[in-house]
Amino acid sequence: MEAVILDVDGTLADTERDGHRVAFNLAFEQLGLDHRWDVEAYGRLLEITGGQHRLHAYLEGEGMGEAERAELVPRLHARKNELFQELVAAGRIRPRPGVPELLDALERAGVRLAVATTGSRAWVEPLLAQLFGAGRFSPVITGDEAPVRKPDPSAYHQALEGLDLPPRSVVAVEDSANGLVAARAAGLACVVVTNGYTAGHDLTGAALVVDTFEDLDVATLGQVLASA
Ligand code: XBP
Ligand code: MG
Repeated sequence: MEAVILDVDGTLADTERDGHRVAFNLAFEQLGLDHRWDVEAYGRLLEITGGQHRLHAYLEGEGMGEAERAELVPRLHARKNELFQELVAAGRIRPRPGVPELLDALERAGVRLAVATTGSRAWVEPLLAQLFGAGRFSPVITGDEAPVRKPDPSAYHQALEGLDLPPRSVVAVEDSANGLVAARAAGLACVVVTNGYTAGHDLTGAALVVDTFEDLDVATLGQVLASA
């Protein structure tokens, strides 16, 4: 095992319910819109990866025309990302339990760390630096570099290219069905660490499914790769 490629949202940190969702709602409010996403509704909307795609799909469902959406969605999304960064800076987003320990152990074992996310670079880099320290992950592939979102494997292909490693020496860690499909399509063995939003997903094809990082260590990830 030469490297581990990790997803961010829902994997390294529980960003969605108390992070992006809250920031989307504040952005709606600040732009004078009545829409609000409760915890359950947001869970359904998460099937659409990428914040801008999610906004488009939702507003289209609410009957908003394409021209109006084309103008509004980029503004809403940019505001959401600023508000999300404020939540990060205020310490409101924490690593999932067991993640810091696992990252430290992987580094001690000489395993490289990379990121493949569909989130925007504007908030991904500050979040990684704040939660884990600057420069821990290389490369960091975001939705800015991989505009075709998961379940498309593009983010994983780019991460492998940046690592200059074949998939057989790398493990992916994800939290969702969309992420799992993306990692598998890039030829990677994938461990899924579920959370409240993803526990019910169809995770067929996962090399291992757990519900906490506290059940993962370097040896377990190595075994996953050996038996893949
Ligand atoms: C994450 C996403 C993102 C985040 C918000 O999916 O779909 O859209 O919800 O980020 P994954 P942006 O964990 O599979 O990468 O608003 O910056 O897109
Ligand atoms: Mg995720």
